[in-house]
Amino acid sequence: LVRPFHEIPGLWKNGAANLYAFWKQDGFKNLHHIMVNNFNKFGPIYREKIGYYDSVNIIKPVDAATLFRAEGYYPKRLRVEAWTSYRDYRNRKYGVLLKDGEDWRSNRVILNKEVISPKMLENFAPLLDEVGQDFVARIHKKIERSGQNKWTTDLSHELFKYALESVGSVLYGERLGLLLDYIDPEAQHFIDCITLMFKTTSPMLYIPPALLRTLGAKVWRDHVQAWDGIFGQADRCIQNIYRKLKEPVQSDKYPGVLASLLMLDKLSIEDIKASVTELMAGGVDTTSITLLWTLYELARHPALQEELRAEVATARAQSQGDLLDMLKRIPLLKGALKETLRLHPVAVSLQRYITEDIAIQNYHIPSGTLVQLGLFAMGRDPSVFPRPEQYQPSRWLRTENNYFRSLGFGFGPRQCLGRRIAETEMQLFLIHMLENFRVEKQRHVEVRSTFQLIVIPETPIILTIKPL
Ligand code: HEM
Ligand code: 2DC
Repeated sequence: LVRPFHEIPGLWKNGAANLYAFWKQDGFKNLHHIMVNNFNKFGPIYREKIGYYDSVNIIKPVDAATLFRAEGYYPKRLRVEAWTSYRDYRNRKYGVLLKDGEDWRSNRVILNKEVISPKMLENFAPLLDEVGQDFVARIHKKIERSGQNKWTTDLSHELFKYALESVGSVLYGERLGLLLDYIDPEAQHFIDCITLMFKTTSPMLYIPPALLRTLGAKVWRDHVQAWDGIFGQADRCIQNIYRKLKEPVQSDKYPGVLASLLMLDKLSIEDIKASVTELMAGGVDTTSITLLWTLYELARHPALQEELRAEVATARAQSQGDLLDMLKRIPLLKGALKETLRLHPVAVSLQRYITEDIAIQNYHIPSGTLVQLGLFAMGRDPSVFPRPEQYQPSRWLRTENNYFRSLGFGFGPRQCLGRRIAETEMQLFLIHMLENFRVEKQRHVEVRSTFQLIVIPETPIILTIKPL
């Protein structure tokens, strides 16, 4: 017998009181840990109301499968009000990230062909490979200049530049030049704006931005400034390509996502601009932080690092210069990236408004409910991943027990649009790093994570990079 909705355990009766308790626990920075605690307290399903948003939270892979079967034809995730409010305030169009319904679907179908279709890897991989080569050349130079045959540093700033250079080269078909000695201050400003944008979003998940705007709150003003900086830089890049496209010079070289979309002429220029800006902004902190966590784990596991280096060497030799073939010969390295996203997922949760009634953990959940899969909590649940605290890329090689477990990029037609770019960019980065350097870490202290809309390291990760 299925039990009624109102019997689901949890705290959902007093949204305002829960918001106050949440705030007192420093919840804005600890959402991921609070979710873990809630699953420990209530079990594999709980209902929660913080402020104005009410949701059912689940953690098991089978329940994730039920959730995604009920997502409907126009899958809809939690709307990040801060992001839509900014666009409404400045009269800018929503891109694919923020659109819903038929408008979302028709844009997404066209973008899929240009951004996430496996066919595009042929075009993307050589561009991303070149950025990877430039990155290692830059690190070699830094090591040389140190005069110590090694470089000890917080690599995050270099990784942000690597990530922006990578996504920029794919979107615009040309290099932004972020890995040169002279850094364009506008590009650095763009990077800083993305970090500020994420940071100022998290409090506004619970306090309506419209209210903060009327109050003239600093968090809202900072948020507007951050997006203004993001859109300003993206507009400059887009204008630059748009202008060049009017010149008659044609070549058979891949022109990049933006030029392809403009020439295809199936989306309005405003829609193209909106989604390309989201892709550019979405392509920086996500991959760079994931790579930073991966280097951190490889530094803590030297034997694994050697094993991966050997896999890469073999793949390099056997693929005989065929880049796409090489990327098919690195299963352990791909496992390492999945393992990083298991322990350090970018997104704490995946969410959908379900479009039909379902039963989860024997509770009835009505159509229209916001259901969240606690991705961070699932990655650390010992009944889902045996010995969850251990970083073990090989666990992903046994594909038979991976059912609804590898969800770092989301699932289905609404999954991450940048997924192929992100995966290829990260794989090529690790290949080049492993071929050139050994990564080490000084002290064996656990780096904790904090929530700034995405999950990031709480303290800087200091690594030592040595040439092989
Ligand atoms: C959406 C994760 C990198 C652009 C998402 C979602 C997740 C995610 C979990 C929500 C999916 C869902 O609801 O099912 C990640 C991770 C990344 C990454 C883990 C890297 C490690 C990127 C990059 C780009 C990007 C590099 C841009 C080039 C987007 C966009 C969406 C999205 C545009 C919204 C898609 C839509 O609503 O249709 N991402 N992402 N992401 N991501 Fe990523
Ligand atoms: C944050 O409770 C926690 O990929 C909330 O590249 C629920 C929620 C909703 C949407 C999620 C967000 C969380 C985390 C960041 C995500 C976002 C959807 C897309 C975005 C996962 C889990 C991200 C980082 C995009 C961002 C692109 C943007 C900068 C233009």
